[in-house]
Amino acid sequence: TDLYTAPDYYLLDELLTDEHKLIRQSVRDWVKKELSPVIEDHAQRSEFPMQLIRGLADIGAFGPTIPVEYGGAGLDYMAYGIIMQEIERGDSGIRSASSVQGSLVMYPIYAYGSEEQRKKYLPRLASGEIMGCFGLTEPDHGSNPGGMTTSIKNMGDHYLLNGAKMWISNAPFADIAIVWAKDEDGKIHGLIAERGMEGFTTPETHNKWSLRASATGELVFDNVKIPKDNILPNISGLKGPLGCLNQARYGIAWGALGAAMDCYDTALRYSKERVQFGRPIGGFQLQQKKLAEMITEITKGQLLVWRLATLKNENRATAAQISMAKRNSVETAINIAREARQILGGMGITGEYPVMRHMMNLESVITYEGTHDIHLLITGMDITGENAFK
Ligand code: TGC
Ligand code: FAD
Repeated sequence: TDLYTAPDYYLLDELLTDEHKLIRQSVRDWVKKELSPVIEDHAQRSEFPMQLIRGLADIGAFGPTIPVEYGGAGLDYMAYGIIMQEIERGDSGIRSASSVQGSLVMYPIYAYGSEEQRKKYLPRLASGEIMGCFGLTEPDHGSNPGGMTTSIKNMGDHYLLNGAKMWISNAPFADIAIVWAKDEDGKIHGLIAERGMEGFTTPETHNKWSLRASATGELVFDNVKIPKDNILPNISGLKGPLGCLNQARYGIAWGALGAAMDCYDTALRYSKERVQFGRPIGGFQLQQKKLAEMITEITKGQLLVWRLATLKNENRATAAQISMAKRNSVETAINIAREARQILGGMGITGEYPVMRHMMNLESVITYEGTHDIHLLITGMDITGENAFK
């Protein structure tokens, strides 16, 4: 039997095109063949599997919606969501690397960059020849990125960049970084910093219990000379980085459901095989309650992201709608991971099964790209018109 069959309780496959299903099958096959066999070991050793980069590029994980002329796959948002779902079925950390590369590095270069910047960077990012990271969060400014203190100073023919970013996915190995910094007037700009620029270092963050197969680090800038050509010319203000987050949060809304599906599949299978008191534990009402609630929540989440994808394809999805879906999918996934772990009993805490790894990964996913609280407040503001952030 194919262990990777997606739970499809409401026959949602009927709403997908043949191309969507083909893309899903090819990503699923790749995850099964290349990602799943190595992921547990890399997570245990806290090491990003660099050898997967080429394969991720081949399955279209880097910038799936970026036009083909810039090296992207030119796909629609449904396809992008499906790709993220299947990758995160394998591991949230590998989906993170893909989200960052596609939504947080390629997207701003495509949406806010000059034609020269697009041509210079996008094809190499799409092929995985170079990798990028996205520096918004700072040690003292996480949920409130508008308070950032990283700065650029106009020196005539170049800018001087100073400051530090923290919690940056892909930072330890990234070749380029999209960095958000304030000019002398306090206006936020995006720029491209390149590894090797004098005064730019990327110390790695160690001792994580979550997202261990993803590399996280800081970006430290000590009087780094940034050529004027490396500023993203077509955006300024906080809406620049937040516009990128809309793309990434959309992908996470699909991705987290992939992690939920993997936990559900694992728990369902285990419940049919594990015998206690003379019968499979799946025959006990308490375990059925857990499994029935899991498939109910997955199905509701699938309907939400399917509709969100159709709105996104029509360019009608609002940021608040994306926040709701990100928050709902991650909550669904983290609850399912915790319940699935219990269904597995003692085996659930080992690396023999993927559930505890998903559960720990999801503690990052529920925090990054806007915390669970922040997304709730975004919905609150959207429906009441009152800003409860400050
Ligand atoms: P506020 O005054 O509300 O807005 C400032 C300007 O931005 C506009 N805006 C948006 N534009 C596009 N998309 C959105 N989602 C937007 N939200 C707001 C807004 O219209 C305004 O524009 P303008 O023209 O009037 O200037 O800003 P605020 O300072 O009150 O903050 C709002 C808040 C809290 C919602 C926002 O700052 C926020 O979302 N905070 C959470 C921070 C966050 O998500 N950080 C993520 C860092 S990256 C990351 O985690 C990557 S993990 C990747 C991985 O490994 O997968
Ligand atoms: P804080 O903002 O200090 O929040 C602490 C608590 O206070 C949270 O529970 C929060 O919900 C709550 N809180 C904050 N403000 C309010 C409020 N107004 N009302 C009510 N409650 C509030 N960032 C990047 O820029 N690029 C990356 O690639 C990246 N990758 C990451 C990878 C990992 C593994 C992790 C863990 C984080 C990553 N981040 C990245 C940073 C991430 O976006 C931040 O951690 C997140 O935005 C929260 O910021 P913070 O950790 O400073 O928490």
